Amino acid sequence: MSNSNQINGLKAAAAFSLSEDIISVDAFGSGHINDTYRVTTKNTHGKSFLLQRINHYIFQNVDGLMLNIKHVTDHLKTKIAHLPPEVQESRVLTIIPTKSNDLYHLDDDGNYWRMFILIDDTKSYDVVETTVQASEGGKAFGQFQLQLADLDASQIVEVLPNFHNIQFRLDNLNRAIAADAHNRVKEVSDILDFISSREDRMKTILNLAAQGKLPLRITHNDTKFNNVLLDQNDQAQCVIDLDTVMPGYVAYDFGDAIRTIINPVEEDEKDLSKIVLNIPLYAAYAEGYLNEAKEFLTDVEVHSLLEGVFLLPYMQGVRFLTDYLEGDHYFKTKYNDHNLVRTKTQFKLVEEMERQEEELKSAISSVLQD
Ligand code: ADP
Ligand code: GN1
Ligand code: MG
Repeated sequence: MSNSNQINGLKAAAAFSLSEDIISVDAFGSGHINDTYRVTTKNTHGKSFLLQRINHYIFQNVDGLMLNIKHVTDHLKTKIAHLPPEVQESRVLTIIPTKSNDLYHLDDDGNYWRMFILIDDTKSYDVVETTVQASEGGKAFGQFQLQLADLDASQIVEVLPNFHNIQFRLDNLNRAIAADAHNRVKEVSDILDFISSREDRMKTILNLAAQGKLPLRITHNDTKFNNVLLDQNDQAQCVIDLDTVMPGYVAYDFGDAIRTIINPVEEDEKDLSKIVLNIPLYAAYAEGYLNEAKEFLTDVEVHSLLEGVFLLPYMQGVRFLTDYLEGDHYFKTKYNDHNLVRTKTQFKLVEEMERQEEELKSAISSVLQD
């Protein structure tokens, strides 16, 4: 972490209502959007805190964003009110207010900061290794949807409208192609052919929704596997990264989680031959998820899950590619063609899924038959 970031983090941390002195602020985690720091205090109980500089170029309505998180976490806490406070704090994010009792701190440079209790002794996996991890992740996201089913949706602001609307994402891509601001379109013509040849199928969920066949629910919308914390025994602890909790379709959450679970390597793996499908991990997630969710899912929703599995890596590829063509302003990147590398991994996943569609389908049906 650069010195200036560290100083900004230290200054920002001082704005929050902590009862102990701060010892250090260190960079933490591997998210692509916010800047995340671990705050260690001279706390006799060993509690640490999680400080985040909110990416307010992406989240322009920080008030709405933080109120959403407050409503969601308050609601989730009502479901576990019978548990001791320290257990509740490890199951649901806890916001630490500022000294003036606000949900975020705005510094003199226009940066927005927030703080949560850091849930210690947990792991967040960029690459899933075992069926236990996968199934626990499925259980956590299934419970998350179930527990939010009775949250009053009118309290939730749609912080990023059209977030998973594939038509919106394709329109953005087409605008980036037309502008070609970084002269990169010439490198990607094969990828553009791949995208257009699959457009029709990828609109299946949008079409079902337009026909009124899919219920809108409160969903997480960023169910990448590193957004669920597991304990040291790989039991699910807490769903995190609540920035995108909004009305959505369950297939989006299912597909986004599978996109990261079924891939045995990192999201930015350069050797595409390593991108093959890990069907046992997929099946384990499906089982963990459906055991929680089958009691509330409609038949059409169950049928839509497989479409979500195809759509989410496709949409993610479209989003990475758009960012590449626009000069990498959205996702954090570490090198020049990082977003292009990420684009290719997502489309390789789609290709592999097309080859193994029958296996993907039958894993879901066999969970439902049990
Ligand atoms: P981003 O939007 O940038 O992905 P996240 O909220 O997902 O930001 O945080 C980034 C990473 O920090 C997570 O993947 C996780 O590893 C870690 N993390 C976030 N919140 C907590 C928390 N409350 N306790 C422990 N680890 C956390
Ligand atoms: C971002 O914040 P993070 O790293 O968990 C992105 C997701 C993408 C993901 C791809 C708000 O997730 O939508 O699927 O990167 N979050 C936002 O890795 O755009
Ligand atoms: Mg995250």
